[in-house]
Amino acid sequence: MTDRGRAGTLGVALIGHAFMGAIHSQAWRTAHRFFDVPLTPRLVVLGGRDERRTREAADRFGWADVETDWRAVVERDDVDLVDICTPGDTHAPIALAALAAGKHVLCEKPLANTVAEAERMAEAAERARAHGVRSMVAFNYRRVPALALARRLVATGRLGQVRHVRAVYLQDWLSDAAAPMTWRLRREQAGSGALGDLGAHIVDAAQFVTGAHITGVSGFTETFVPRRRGQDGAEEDVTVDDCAVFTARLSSGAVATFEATRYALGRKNGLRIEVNGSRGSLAFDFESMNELWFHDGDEPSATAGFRRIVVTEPEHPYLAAWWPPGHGLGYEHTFTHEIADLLTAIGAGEDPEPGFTDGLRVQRVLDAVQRSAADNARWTPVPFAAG
Ligand code: SOE
Repeated sequence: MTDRGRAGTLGVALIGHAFMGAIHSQAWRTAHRFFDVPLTPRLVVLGGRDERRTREAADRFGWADVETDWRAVVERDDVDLVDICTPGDTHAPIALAALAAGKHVLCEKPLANTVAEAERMAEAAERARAHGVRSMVAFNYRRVPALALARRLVATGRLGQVRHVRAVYLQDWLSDAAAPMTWRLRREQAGSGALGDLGAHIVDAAQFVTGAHITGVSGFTETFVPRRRGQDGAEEDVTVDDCAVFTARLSSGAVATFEATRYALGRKNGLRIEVNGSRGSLAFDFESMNELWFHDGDEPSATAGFRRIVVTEPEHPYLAAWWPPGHGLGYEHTFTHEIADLLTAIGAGEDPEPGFTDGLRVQRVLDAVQRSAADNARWTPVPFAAG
């Protein structure tokens, strides 16, 4: 079908109600109230395995109904879009079933746990697209106004030829060796550790800001605490990486370095990126997310220097929809922007970005890092997925 949104509304199902489920709920409730979007979401159903907890979450976050089996969710006639906020091992089956049922899909990152799954998802998305069905991967940091501004500066030539990208994503919630086991540390559920969870974001951010793609990598990973205790006190092997460090080349000729870790004690959500070009440089740190630092190399050297742009003006991406100048945004707004962009694309019959092919490209980079790490940091080309 072409327009799944009926009479100006879009029936939404959300699967998963932990951290990402909560923040997506907030975004689904808010986007159409602040942005002029062509479709109003109906919060039809929340999916979760435990009925009581799912009902509590549905009442709290404003979902009309609950289902305990995702298969029932994707079959419902009142659902036009399925939003997947579950651990990575369930992304592929849910997305494939939803696309086959003709539902639009929004899927949390990383797109899948393996390249093979991501390929199947990208192929299914491409087939469904012929019937007007849209898919998007939830790389929310693209929707930080300062990072969208950074991309604009690069795209309009203010940085000239990009030579360096330096990207890190630093968290510290595993620094304590006594921190409990979670699904994020099991390979069969999460696919990888810091690499897929955090590294996926900085790979996407680097490619988004520069408009180039990664052509090859060399890297290694480390697991600092190989066993952890679960809530029940039982010890279990940690089967994913705790950190990943890699270098990369970009299709534009730039060189890049990346570091993703959950052991950077004192760093809470330090997604940072610095880009150096022939005409200018920029630097961003999510812990000061309303700021972008810009050095204009065309200015006289006596007065040139990095200056702080406070990204809160109506001229900045997304800001005109919010508060009067200067009042600033937070983490949740990036998801609201994501939903607003998705509703706009679906309403216009266009492909939202990033699509599943973009998600597959990131997956191939992550996979190349893992293969490189398994082979003593050997240089590993990244095949480019046509899209
Ligand atoms: C991990 O701690 C995590 O919640 C990621 O899964 C999110 O993608 C990131 O935005 C914040 O950190």
